Amino acid sequence: EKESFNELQLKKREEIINDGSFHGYEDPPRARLKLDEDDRPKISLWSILKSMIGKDMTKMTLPVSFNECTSLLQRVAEDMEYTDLLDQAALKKDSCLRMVYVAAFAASEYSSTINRIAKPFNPLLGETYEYCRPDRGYRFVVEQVSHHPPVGAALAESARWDYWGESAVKSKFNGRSFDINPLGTWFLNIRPISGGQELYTWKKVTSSVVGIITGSPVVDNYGEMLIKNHTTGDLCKLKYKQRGWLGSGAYEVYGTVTDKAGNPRWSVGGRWNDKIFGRKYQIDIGDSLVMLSKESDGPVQSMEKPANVSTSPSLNAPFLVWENHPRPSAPFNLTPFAITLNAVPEKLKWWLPPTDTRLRPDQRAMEDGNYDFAAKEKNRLEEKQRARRREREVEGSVHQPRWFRRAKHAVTGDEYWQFNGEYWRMRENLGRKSVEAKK
Ligand code: CLR
Repeated sequence: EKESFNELQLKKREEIINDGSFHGYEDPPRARLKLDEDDRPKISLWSILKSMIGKDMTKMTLPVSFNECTSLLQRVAEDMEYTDLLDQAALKKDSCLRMVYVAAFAASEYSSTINRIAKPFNPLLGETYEYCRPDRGYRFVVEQVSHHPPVGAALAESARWDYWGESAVKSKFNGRSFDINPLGTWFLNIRPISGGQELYTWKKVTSSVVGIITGSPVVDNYGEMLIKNHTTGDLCKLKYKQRGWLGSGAYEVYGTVTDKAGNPRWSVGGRWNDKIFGRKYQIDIGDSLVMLSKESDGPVQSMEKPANVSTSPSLNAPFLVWENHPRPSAPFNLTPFAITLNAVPEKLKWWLPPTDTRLRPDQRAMEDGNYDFAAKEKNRLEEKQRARRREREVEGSVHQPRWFRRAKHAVTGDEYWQFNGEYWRMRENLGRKSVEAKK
């Protein structure tokens, strides 16, 4: 079933393969870092942040021990961990049921924030990051298109769907919590097995580091997310509950899928650190789906399915839509998926453009536990970037993004970053040359 594609899907699949996008990704993703454990000094966040009230993240200079070894571009790529939900959505015949899977995908993006109280590297202007998974059939590319404010433009493509948007955030430390408000709209184009294409959009919710003063910082994600299917008129209102006093309501997410006429059709709910369930909409159910998932704090250990949960939507019983992958302890508390991101397998190195995050010496040093060298290199690269910026000012020139351009979406009217289609073909041409030269 998984390999069945319709004509439109096949066309996209061929395009991805024919562009050579998977060249260099022949070996399986890496399973571990060089380090067994990061030994970053444990400094109280509050002792550093107390002098930075009112500042946003771009204006904070923090000791490098508050960094993790990923960049913000790679954090966008982390959205790809659960794309199997999008593949499953495309296989459903009922558009409202597809929405259940899309909603779970949107919520799954927050699972990686558990235990990750660290600042990702700020990408340099023009920095790119690509990530392909031939085993999962997708390719992904993101480019830092603006430095002030920092904006990354991303596009992921696969036979059954395309996902794109910008990671632009407004952040501020208000004295108690460090709040991150995402600004851009995210777009999803699904090619359902039944034919045609449909367009979804949503905005991400607020992420917030809380518990700074008490010395037990955690990332909370809360707010209301409205997912629209512009093609069918279906909607999903997803509420991410704010973590309350003593952690009550933490991780809870709950929503209803309504059709074009406004009739509730499906419920979806659970916890974004554990599991998300779906069920045919029934009156009087409330948010009981949330109760099926674990109320645990921290990484979820048990992977057992609760009783009475079927895996197919029959008899109005709840069914499991998404489950968080296990989180074995790892340096920087990275997820197993995040560990794969910065690897440069021998075969890949010939295909990467010089702008790829994987080639940043500061991030590599951080990953290997050489924190002082990481700090030095980070500083050097940022100085170089400042010098380049001053040069541009003297020349009176403006930086132009290489792979994306600003456009207005024909259906939603939103402004967005449109991929110019060149990245993968250019990569293939230049990569082929360097592979030849090596011989
Ligand atoms: C959450 C999931 C979204 C994309 C996204 C954007 C910004 C990220 C955020 C995620 C997670 C939390 C984050 C934030 C930027 C800064 C913040 C990494 C990935 C960290 C925790 C701030 C740390 C600050 C200090 C150490 C001072 O889909």
